[in-house]
Amino acid sequence: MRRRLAAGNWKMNGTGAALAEVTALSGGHPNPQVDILICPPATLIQRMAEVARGTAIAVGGQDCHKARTGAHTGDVSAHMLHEAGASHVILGHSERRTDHGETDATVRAKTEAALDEKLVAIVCVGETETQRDAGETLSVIGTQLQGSLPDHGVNGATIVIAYEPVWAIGTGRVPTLDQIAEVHDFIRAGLVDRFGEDAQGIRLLYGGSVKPANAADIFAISNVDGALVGGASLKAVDFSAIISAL
Ligand code: G2H
Repeated sequence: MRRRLAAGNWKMNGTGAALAEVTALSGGHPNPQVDILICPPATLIQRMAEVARGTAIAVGGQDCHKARTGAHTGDVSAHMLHEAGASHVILGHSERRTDHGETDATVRAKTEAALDEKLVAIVCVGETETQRDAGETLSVIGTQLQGSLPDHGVNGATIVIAYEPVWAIGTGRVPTLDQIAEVHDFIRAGLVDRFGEDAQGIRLLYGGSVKPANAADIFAISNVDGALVGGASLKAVDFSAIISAL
């Protein structure tokens, strides 16, 4: 049985004042059946981990470098995230793939670094609108998964997969429930084929314009084990409504 996961991706939003949302969320009796994670900007990880200590809320990073230390100006390593109090890290988000030219090989190297530091890696995949219109969705997702995941160490305790159609991110547009189900079933089958029955424990999140109003329908789909939530995770009132729908 997979526990559900509500993961908030704050992206490049939030300064110290936003930590009040974590306090509000933890005080709002979130659903005990659901694991809750917030991934703030790197500048807030340590402070958020302190605020969240003793609550049901875990803290994660939004990216890490593949190396542990070194001459990589502006980067943060998995080791540093772990030391700052993170337990998870989002990798291969489409905004990283687009803004920073990250390839599947980059994501795979980062995933290996995260696993070495005992961070749970949330590996993101998703097709563009052009790829969907061309009927390439499943082949794109298959290629991303094949290239972004290491061959060893992949199981439900180490890896989470987030399916985020690029055209649904921050746009208010959401795939149909059948489209989400088709991709999640495809991901599950691909993981089991490659990694064996251990892959049944890997949680599959949907991400892209998840809101309190559409959460319950999305979470009712089999093989949707939670959500990666951007804009609607910034305010405790919205995120808590999504958590309640899980
Ligand atoms: C997709 C998602 C969070 P939003 O990127 O990863 O963002 O919920 O704002 O579409």
